Amino acid sequence: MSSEDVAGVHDVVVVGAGFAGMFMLHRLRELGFDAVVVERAGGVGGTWYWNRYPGARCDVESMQYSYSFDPQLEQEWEWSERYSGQPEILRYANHVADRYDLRRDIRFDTTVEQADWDDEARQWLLLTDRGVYRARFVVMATGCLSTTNEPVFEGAQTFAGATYHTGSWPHEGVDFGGQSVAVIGTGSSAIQAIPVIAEECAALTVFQRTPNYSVPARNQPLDPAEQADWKASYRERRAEMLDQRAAMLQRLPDSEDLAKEATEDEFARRMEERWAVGGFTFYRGYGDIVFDAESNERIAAFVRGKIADIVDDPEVAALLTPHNTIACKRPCLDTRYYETFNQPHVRLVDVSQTPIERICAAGVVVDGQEYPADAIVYATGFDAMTGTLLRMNITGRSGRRLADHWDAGPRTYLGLGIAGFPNLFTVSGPGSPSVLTNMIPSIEQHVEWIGRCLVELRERGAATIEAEPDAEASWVDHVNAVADLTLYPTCNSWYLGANIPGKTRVFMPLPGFPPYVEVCEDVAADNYRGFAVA
Ligand code: N01
Repeated sequence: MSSEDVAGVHDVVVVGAGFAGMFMLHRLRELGFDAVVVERAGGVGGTWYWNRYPGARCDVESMQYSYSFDPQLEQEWEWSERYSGQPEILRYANHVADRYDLRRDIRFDTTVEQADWDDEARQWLLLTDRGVYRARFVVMATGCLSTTNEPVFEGAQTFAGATYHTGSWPHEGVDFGGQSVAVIGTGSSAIQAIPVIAEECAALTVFQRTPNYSVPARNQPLDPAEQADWKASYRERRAEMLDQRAAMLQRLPDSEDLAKEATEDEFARRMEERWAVGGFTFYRGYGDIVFDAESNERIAAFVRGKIADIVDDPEVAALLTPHNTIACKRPCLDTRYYETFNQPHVRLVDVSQTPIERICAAGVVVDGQEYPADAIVYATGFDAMTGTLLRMNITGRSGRRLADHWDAGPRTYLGLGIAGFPNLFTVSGPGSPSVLTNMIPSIEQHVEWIGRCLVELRERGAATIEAEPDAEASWVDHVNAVADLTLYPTCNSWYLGANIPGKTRVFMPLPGFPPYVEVCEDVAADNYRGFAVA
């Protein structure tokens, strides 16, 4: 704890030094603000600092999962694979921190324990485990998936082996050589980790509650010619990305055709082509996948057919086969996921009907049967989008707790501001496209918007900005109305908070990046419509 932090008052405190917090700090400095970042980790990178599990890799292609704010940076940095692995992305994050000399204003190993709005001083007071920070503005750059979900299993503390969570993996790595490993969960993290852990360990048991659809990523070394091609037209391609509903370009053009109207031949040809190309492009072959149940079922059936083809044992294939709506939960990409279950040392245990009963010293018990394990990997996900914000005990005007304000689900205006919580911004907050998009362009859009807003307030001599309750209420209605046009609200996804017992079921992100950006621009141009500025 340094003395200036204890007594110091900053223009802005940014919470989090992931991709959002790093760029926010850089932009604030450029705009002449005195800003400091507090970060609970010992280094930069956010998600990529914590999620070091075997096989961790970005599902968005490298040329697109990168900052665009500095053309020199994007020209100089060389990516090595179609999709970057976690170590490479973390190297990139560290490079950015060094290149823009960010570390001198980042306080690492500092956890915010409470954040209170002081109405008299018109400042935020942040209590951390390393001292107190005061600032006129706070930017929560805390990430959407940064608080792990750790389900309580009876007897878990009696387990004699080692336990790990994919979302907070040991930095020194884990050697599973010769071990029996249990993996609990089959979401994106598990689907990436399982094939790699299976290569290392002696025996692998996967406990699956809900089977997941997964499409091959088709990762490969990045062709230097392709990289050069991107760099030759980066400006144009970045602009084109921002016109897409998920802020990313696909290898094959998005189609607005309706799957249910395609002939058998046409449907099979298109889906096979996209399966072969791999990645999210698979989900963009038809425009109605998340809008029309019949079309969705047709695409889901195609993937079910692939699972049946790949998995040798029909019983295992049946267990791995989902019957819910495809792309309703976050789509998964894999490298030899289903193939892994053909290996003799890999076993799948269905816990959909009979949940995990308990954990004992020797392993995991289901329906009275003990599955021995030397190590347990919890791949059980996150308290998404709201977990980290709520954990910070934020209180706004008149001591109102964010937890109370969000009692019936998160409420924001544009996913950027919260009524009753002046001068508090959220980057990729609930109510913004965030997790339904390529996160880095989404982050950049929010950071640019917040930066411009702060300059405007400074120029006007205004001390506060706060979302108006009516604007927030209409925005919440708007997000719900847009989500209700899709199939998203129909399944038990973390988008809805359905993975956390007791969490209010509300669809949290807003589908559609370009119309959202248009609204943000319009609000700013219209004198920050819906915000009270004083
Ligand atoms: O978490 P998840 P994740 N008993 O919530 C199971 C991003 N991400 O870490 O489906 C038994 O998807 C749970 O079962 P069910 C991406 O946005 C990105 O895998 O709830 N099982 C599920 O199978 C992703 O969506 C990338 O029935 C239990 C699993 O645990 C998000 O992070 C890579 C259980 C959790 O799956 C989260 O993915 C990885 C219990 N009590 C992740 N509780 C890239 O871009 C939970 N489960 C590459």
